[in-house]
Amino acid sequence: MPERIALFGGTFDPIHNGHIDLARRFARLLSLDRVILMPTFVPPHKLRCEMAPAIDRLAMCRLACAPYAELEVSDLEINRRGASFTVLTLEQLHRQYPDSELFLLTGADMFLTLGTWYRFADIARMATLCAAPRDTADAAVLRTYARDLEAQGARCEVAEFTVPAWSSTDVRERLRRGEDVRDRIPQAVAEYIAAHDLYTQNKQYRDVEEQYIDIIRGRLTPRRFEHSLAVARQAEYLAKKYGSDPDKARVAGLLHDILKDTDGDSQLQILKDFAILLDAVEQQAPKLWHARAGAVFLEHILGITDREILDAVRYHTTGRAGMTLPEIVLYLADFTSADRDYPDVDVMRKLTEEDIDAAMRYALAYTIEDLEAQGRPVHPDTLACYRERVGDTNG
Ligand code: DGI
Ligand code: FE
Ligand code: FE
Repeated sequence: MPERIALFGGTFDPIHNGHIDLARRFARLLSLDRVILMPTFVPPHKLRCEMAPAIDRLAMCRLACAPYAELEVSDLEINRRGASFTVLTLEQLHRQYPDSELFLLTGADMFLTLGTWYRFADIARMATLCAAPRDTADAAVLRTYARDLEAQGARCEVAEFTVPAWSSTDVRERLRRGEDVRDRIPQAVAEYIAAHDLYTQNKQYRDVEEQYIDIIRGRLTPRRFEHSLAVARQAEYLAKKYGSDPDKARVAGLLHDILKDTDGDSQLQILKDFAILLDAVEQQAPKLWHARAGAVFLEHILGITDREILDAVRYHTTGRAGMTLPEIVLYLADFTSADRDYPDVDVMRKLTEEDIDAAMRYALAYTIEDLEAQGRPVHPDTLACYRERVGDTNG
């Protein structure tokens, strides 16, 4: 028997119980082997609104689906990092599962626009189009529309069941007002939102911060841009947890890799322009330049005067003896941001939650071992930082 696979795409900003309900009910109704939830990267029609970062939407979907064997979450569209076109995703699923039968799950609103989607005819050829009504009146509207689509050759399935007319917008507004959302979203998602302070922020975001975001968006690759947003969020979280200034931590996180995607010669030029000399190890280690040149860029080109932010950026790669709390917060945020996935990241995240000093020792030891294994020079600041923290005073 061919596998029966459904695609359920959306922004999931955030995922709520209505989504889960819809996916699970369709799984039962259509005897689906799996439902693949696919958070979109940039939905074409919502480009300018304030969305949670893709990485967080993905994480929330994973938490929400974890209890259900029939539901899985894919990062395919997020990793594609362009506009999300359902037809391209279906084509990819078709390549990945050539013998399967594909279904496309939609809520009522989405279903009623299907006929206008990019390459609709191909979508209709590849997948059965499934809609979940919110109530009986809705069901009648959906059935009429389904008959139109069927006249164009589509196969449609309008469910007998109804799913609650909840929306993510409504969930976000409730969260912003501090209202109870326990019946709307899974507990694990609520905890993630609280821990990462999603949706609650005062949306009169300071102007400068918006500008910083625009600046890094222009200077960084999409992946590094996403990394910077994730580090900003993690730094803010750690700052709150450990009693450092969360606003400064967020700004330092946003800007810490500002020159990481700038070519080496330009970085050296910036250092030269402001008469910064590199030491012997730095001269041999181009990977260290972005931290020093980045701090100089922030100070002299963006006009940032706050020493805590400048030093956090300057020492984010090497660390140093006598690191301050804001420096440590950025250093650990860079190691534990949501986008990181090196082998020990779980250990690192756990330590960062539990014991900031142990986390620093672990991160430094990890870096030093890694560099030594690769035969690259370890910066004296990194060594000094490590020695101080393991209590070795013999230099
Ligand atoms: O910029 P990110 O990739 O987010 O992270 P980062 O600023 O910590 O940079 C990590 C890179 O820098 C990684 O390739 C290891 C390298 N690095 C860190 N400390 C040292 C170092 N390279 C040398 N040669 N010496 C160091 O002490
Ligand atoms: Fe960096
Ligand atoms: Fe970084």
